[in-house]
Amino acid sequence: MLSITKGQVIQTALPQPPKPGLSAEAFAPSNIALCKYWGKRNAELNLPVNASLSISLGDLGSRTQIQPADEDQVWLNGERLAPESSFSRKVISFIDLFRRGLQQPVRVDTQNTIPTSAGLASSASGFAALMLVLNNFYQLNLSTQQLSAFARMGSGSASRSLFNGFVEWHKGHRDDGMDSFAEPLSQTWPGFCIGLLKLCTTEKKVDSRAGMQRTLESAPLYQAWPTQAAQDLQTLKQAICRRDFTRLGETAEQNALSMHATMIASWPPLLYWQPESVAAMQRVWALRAQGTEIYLTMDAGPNLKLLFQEADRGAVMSVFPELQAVDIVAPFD
Ligand code: 2P0
Repeated sequence: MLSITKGQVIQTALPQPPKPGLSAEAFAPSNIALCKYWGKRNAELNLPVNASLSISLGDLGSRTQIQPADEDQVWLNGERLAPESSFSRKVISFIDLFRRGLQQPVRVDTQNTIPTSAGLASSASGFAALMLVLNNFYQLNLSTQQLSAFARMGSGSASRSLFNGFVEWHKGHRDDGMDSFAEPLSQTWPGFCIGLLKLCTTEKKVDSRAGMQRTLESAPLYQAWPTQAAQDLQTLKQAICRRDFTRLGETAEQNALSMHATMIASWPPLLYWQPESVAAMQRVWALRAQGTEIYLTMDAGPNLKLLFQEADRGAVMSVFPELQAVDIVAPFD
């Protein structure tokens, strides 16, 4: 059976034509997954194999504006991008899903408030902010669940970037994916810190989309991943309810390393780590062995994200002086 297309899903949800306004602006935060999204059951709609859980990064994210223009224009951090660039094409084809034949070119400006030195991908916050401006600009009146499900069609992790704090993305079961959206958890955790440790500037050769596909198709270890991810998600939610930092940190670190183990066991092998990544892991483990509660997580790249609590900030900074204060975010302050 042929899979439902993004256009069909949107046409069904939005039978009325779009009504463009004068302009719109929105912000969406970046997010770091504690239980990772790795693997799609439907690549057209970015429907995940497993549910995931993230924490949003406060005011680090993407601010996007849209307005009518003489021709379609995509701007990123103050620079106009070539129409054939991959970012421009992704943005315009996402807008086309909602513009639906309306002959009105637009200019879209995105400013990322994530320092480029932080080593964070911006597709999650970028597509979430774009979804929010499209909802306002075309007066779509989408519900929060629809906003998240549609942002997911731009980039899976964007479904989680519409909210602050801890966020769970339900994997859903429907063929059209409308039950695969994210929701914020009600719990907060003052003093919860994330440090972004940028280690390498080399651009990765295999992006997440291709990496997931390769893992799913070729890694025998991947069979164990959906079960582990489901268990980790429950453990993390319980740890958040109890503010049990040890349980949360251990589970998040093991989840990230398990995801990487499945990638490494792909063919051809997929190793995002660099020697600097392994050296930094050893420093995290050495600091932990000395009694500081610090844990690591990693995404599809060589950089580390460190999890710790405000009380340990001094100890963490003394071992990782390159974790600049600006890179440390307490999402609930
Ligand atoms: C995550 N990652 O949960 C996981 C962990 C990377 C490693 O979500 O193909 O850019 O656009 O749905 O959302 C990155 O994947 O991929 C990601 P697409 P996306 O944060």
